[in-house]
Amino acid sequence: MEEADRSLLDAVAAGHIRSAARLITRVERDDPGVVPLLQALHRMGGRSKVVGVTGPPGAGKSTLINALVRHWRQAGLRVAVLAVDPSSPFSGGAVLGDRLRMMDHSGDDGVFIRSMASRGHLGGLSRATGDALTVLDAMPWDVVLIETVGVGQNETDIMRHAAVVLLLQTPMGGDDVQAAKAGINEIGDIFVVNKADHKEADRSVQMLAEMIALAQRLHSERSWKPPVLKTRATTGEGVAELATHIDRCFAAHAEGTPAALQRARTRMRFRVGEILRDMLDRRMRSQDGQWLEDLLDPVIARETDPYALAEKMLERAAT
Ligand SMILES: Nc1nc2c(ncn2[C@@H]2O[C@H](COP(=O)(O)OP(=O)(O)O)[C@@H](O)[C@H]2O)c(=O)[nH]1
Ligand SMILES: [Mg+2]
Repeated sequence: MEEADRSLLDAVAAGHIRSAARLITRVERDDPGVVPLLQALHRMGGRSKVVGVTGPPGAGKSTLINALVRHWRQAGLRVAVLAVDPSSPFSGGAVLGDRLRMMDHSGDDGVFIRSMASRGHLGGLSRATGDALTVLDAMPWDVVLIETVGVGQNETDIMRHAAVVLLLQTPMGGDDVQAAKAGINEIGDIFVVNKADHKEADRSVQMLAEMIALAQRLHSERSWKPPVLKTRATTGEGVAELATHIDRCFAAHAEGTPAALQRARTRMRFRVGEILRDMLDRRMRSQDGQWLEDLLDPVIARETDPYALAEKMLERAAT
């Protein structure tokens, strides 16, 4: 590793914000030179509690994150926020909005807010988010929050990087119910009905609680029962209680317990899978080398078939 990269690593580990920002920019640009850095950072990592916040656009994710950051800052914790918004690849408008909502914390060096540009990730936004998290998690942040719009597979994938996931709803409409279902079955650890000032809020809490109770019966192996909370992000109402539940969820999956190990394995299996698919994709696209070229002729001549060749390539990669 070059001297410059080594001192960059040291700076990141020491919590130097501008170095981290620079490194994340390189991740965003798909700079292959960051891979050795990411490898080293992984070994230094595991320092932060990574919390995902997802939910439909306008549910109040950014506002709630702002309130959570304020709460944790008052408790003396250092917090980083990674805002990922795949829904606006070119405008950047939503991300700008997020920045404004989180402006309360500008000038506070115990807070780092970074938005991920979503354009141009060859290997997918989720893998790049995983890389950015690798950078942040090697820094002395107590909590790292990821915000993403909870619509679609891409976003569900991004949430798989978080250890604890909050699924934010507003007093419900039809689409939200679908998102809630996906969250209950897949990723949600804590359900939050935001905009508690809305008259339908209590009914939504009750509906969600019923859906969760039903899902729990189908998944009796799950030890964690997701709570349903109510918040009013604009005033901070319910935020302290939410923070308590986040702590509880981390405590229920405390390091070293079987539940924690199982979750860590699930996250890492996903991360490796993303990297693997990305590597394969890059090789397929790359024009250099005869990686596949030599093997095509027998397939074209119908002496063998594309499935057999693909299988053979996988076997070769595995050995
Ligand atoms: N009435 C009310 N409005 C809220 C609440 N939380 C957020 N909002 C507003 O909802 C809008 C969308 O919030 P934002 O945080 O940008 O949502 P995001 O798209 O999920 O990040 C903003 O105008 C917020 O001020 C709340 O608890 N009550
Ligand atoms: Mg937002």
